[in-house]
Amino acid sequence: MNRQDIDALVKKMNVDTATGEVDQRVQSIVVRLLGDLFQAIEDLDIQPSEVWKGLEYFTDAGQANELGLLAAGLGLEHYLDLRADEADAKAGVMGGTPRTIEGPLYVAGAPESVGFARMDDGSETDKIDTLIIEGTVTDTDGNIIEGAKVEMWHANSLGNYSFFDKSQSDFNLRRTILSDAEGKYVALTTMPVGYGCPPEGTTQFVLNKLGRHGNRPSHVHYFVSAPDFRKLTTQFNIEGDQYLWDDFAFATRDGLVATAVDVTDEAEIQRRGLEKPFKHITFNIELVKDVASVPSNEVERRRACA
Ligand code: MBD
Ligand code: FE
Repeated sequence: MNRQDIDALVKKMNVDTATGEVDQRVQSIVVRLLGDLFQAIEDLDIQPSEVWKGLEYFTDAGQANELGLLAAGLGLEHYLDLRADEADAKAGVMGGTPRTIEGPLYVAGAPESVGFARMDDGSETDKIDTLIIEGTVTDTDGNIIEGAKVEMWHANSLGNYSFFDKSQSDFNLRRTILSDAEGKYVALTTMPVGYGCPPEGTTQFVLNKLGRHGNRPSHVHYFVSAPDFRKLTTQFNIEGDQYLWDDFAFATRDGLVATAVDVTDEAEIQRRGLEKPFKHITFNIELVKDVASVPSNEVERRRACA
């Protein structure tokens, strides 16, 4: 069938058959995607068994709650970032900390504090390096923003995230810190280890077919928001990780690479109230003023809430 016949058939089946109220937006998306799918079936001569295999795959991936992971792994989520960057550039919105993907592992409702938070529950202190993350939240002119909401979340020493990993305590390695009067936030935590897709999972299954790995470098996620500023979704990825520029989710970007500096100075260790050398990361955040001319950065998606 050629495209004209395909489009006519799709229209006959899904547009001309309407007898109730039509959601125009949904209709145009469904019609377009069906046309593109039928065209792909033509072009690649996709066999019926392969079509069913694909539908069964989505059933399995959905039941495993891995569709968010799949979107990250296939680059769909990164593509949306590139589109948002393009829209910003077109609207003349410049500067600020770069955005990068949220990923599928955010959980709303983490404990909130002002200026400082300890993120870890102490269960891995002996196993892994202590990490202090600190930075200042400013606007693009360097003016301090007090009371910015800095939401952070990261993995433990096994690359696992609390809530999804039920062996961890509630909200372990998840905190919301409000920047203090100097615009500063400080997090005391443990060094994250890079995430790997569940080896027997549905996402890794497709990655294997593509000859791809499913690993991310060590990283820390952020949502940063403040009144009259655009919401920022970002992460830093940590220098030295073998996957830094080989991230299966394509989240590493220029401006989002952090260096974890070893601190061994006894006086500094004591000043921090710590008992052993630690790693230190500075991650400053620049927010961009709200602009009427560009769509909001707020992305609606189903998120866990504990
Ligand atoms: C992660 O920790 C993550 O950040 C992404 C994008 C996908 C899977 C796990
Ligand atoms: Fe992550």
